[in-house]
Amino acid sequence: MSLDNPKTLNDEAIIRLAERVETAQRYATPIHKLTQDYPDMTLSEAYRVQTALRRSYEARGQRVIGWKAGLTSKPKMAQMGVSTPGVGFLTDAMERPANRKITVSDLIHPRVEAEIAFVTKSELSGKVTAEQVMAATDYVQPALEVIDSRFSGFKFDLESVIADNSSSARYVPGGRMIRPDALDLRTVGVVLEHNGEIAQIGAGAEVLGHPAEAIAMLVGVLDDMGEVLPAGSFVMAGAITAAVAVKPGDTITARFYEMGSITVTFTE
Ligand code: 0L1
Ligand code: MG
Repeated sequence: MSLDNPKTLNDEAIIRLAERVETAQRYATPIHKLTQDYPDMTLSEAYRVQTALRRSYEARGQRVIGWKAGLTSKPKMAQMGVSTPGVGFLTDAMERPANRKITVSDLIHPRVEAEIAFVTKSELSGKVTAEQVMAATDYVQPALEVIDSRFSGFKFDLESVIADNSSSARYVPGGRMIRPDALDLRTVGVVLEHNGEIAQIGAGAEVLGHPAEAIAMLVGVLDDMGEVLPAGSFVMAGAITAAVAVKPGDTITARFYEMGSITVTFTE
């Protein structure tokens, strides 16, 4: 994916759009998709908005600890009506501990996804292969992602959702940390339970054939943005199943084959 399209939005417009998204995120107030006002917005411009958002959070003291790949499975793409994956950044302020309660009154319409996360031990940069990702990975572990599109009705297009940091809201690392080659990550099964009922079932191969492929894709997008993936990054490879909407009082448990499980309960 090349991001070097011609500029059509100037830097001032990019900053204003990032402020619009940030306000929606901070106050949990839905907005209409950005392409309603900027129908010609390109993917390159959407990533410039995301970068401006990242810089603003950093200026407020948040630390970028890693990244997420999004829209990397067929169930997710079908659910959201898009056909291209994307990436978003993760900060320390978005992390929540496993097996605890998560407040949702500061979110608009949260949904939960079960993912495999990679923690890197060496820098990845440029265009890399899944094999290079595996070699640069210290360990993998289960994670839940709580996404929250800032767009009304979870209705968006690829440009708008990328500008909205790929709907990133909260993430919950948990389960067992294992060496990346200790299991065939394609065949790691996940059962996602919602209030004790099985809501979604999937396997790692849903994520671009192998979750490491999603990390390779992500590193390529970072390269297009002039960024690298530093050693020690926490990177989520994308949802294995479709996302499950949650409300206060709900409990989600994700059970990963040989990798343990994560439970969270949602409260006001
Ligand atoms: O993590 C994801 O796959 C979400 C990407 C953005 C699309 C959505 O909000 O569902
Ligand atoms: Mg996700």
